[in-house]
Amino acid sequence: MSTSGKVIKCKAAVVWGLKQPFSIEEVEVAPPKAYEVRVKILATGICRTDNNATIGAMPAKFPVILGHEATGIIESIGEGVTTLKPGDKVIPLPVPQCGFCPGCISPHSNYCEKIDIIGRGVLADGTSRFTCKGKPVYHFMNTSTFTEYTVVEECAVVKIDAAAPPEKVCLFGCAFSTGYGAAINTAKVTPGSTCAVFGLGGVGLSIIIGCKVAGASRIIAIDINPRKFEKAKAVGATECINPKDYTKPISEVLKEKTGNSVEYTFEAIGHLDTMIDALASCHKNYGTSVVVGDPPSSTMLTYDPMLLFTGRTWKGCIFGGWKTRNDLPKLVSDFMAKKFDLDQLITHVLPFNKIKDGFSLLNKGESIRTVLTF
Ligand code: CND
Ligand code: ZN
Ligand code: ZN
Repeated sequence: MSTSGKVIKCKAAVVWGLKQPFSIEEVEVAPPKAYEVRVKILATGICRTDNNATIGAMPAKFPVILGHEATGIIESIGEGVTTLKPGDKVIPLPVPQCGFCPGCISPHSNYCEKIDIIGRGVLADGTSRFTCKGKPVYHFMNTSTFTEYTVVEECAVVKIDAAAPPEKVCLFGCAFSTGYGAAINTAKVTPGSTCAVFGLGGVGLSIIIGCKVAGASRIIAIDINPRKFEKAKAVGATECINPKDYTKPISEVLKEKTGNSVEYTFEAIGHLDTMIDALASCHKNYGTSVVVGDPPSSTMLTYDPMLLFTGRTWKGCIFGGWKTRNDLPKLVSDFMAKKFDLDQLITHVLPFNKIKDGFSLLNKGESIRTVLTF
């Protein structure tokens, strides 16, 4: 029996308020309105950004369905949708590509104005498609993937190769694309260069993969959790540093180890002090540092402007700089052609109802990516 045009009742992980746990609930998912599609989620990864939203470090409205790194199948489409049809395998896009805003028109930008980085939590018409126990439930980052079904705007989802394995290519919905693109597109790492990556989660390891593909000859991986070092080396790090082994800042340690020659540094943690230390770690004139970690919301950063005055470049990076609807299908094709391997990044695969265990693995530093399957 077709579900098109009808409300779907299904399971979703709802977070009812700040610092509240994930609660598996029966929710109602309304049919897609014009220029929207309803997606059956097949697999979804757990990212630090979802955790940040639960603790107030990333803006979100509650109650909310979090999750933004997924693979799914189009269940039905709303009026006016021309680029997708039921049955298409897709990746929802936390950074959409509307094609019309200044960020989409510029060849130098991937920042679509439709991105929901301020956590408004609704679709374009200002309303939500989810309800639970009679209350509206908000969307998150244009995607909301911790649910069996979600509704997203046509510009916030892209069709991919039907043969792509969902429990792997969901990582193209955030971690892999973000990290890999930070090295390739944002920093534009050059062959033979020296790179340093702060933070070895799913994002940091993907940065290492990008640095390696770009031909960096020295890739220094930094984390306070030494259990991450084996994975970092497996994906291309040439050496690892634990800040806990030193009393001085890592920028000083790197200067000594490299003879002051680090060209590219990346912050993939989301802490203000490591953003500054990563900036100070690259060469004072020709160095480039990329902030990839989510800045904690409502915080300000103080730094010595001399760090920039001498010539360093400090950049930010949203979703690896990719124009998502154009570029993601090609990245998935590269994966299918075995250009990169995601296996090192996926440490755990759990059924969706074990979502709390997935977050506990992340917070205990035991996982890189946990993928939840439906
Ligand atoms: P995850 O938490 O898995 O990894 C962070 C790593 O940093 C962990 O291995 C920690 O042990 C390590 N760490 C913590 N504190 C320190 C420290 N002081 N020094 C060195 N290492 C430390 O996170 P993730 O890989 O899922 O995400 C990383 C960041 O990237 C996080 O802030 C997330 O919100 C952000 C992000 C940004 C974007 C984007 O588009 N820019 C997309 N997705 C995620
Ligand atoms: Zn746009
Ligand atoms: Zn993410």
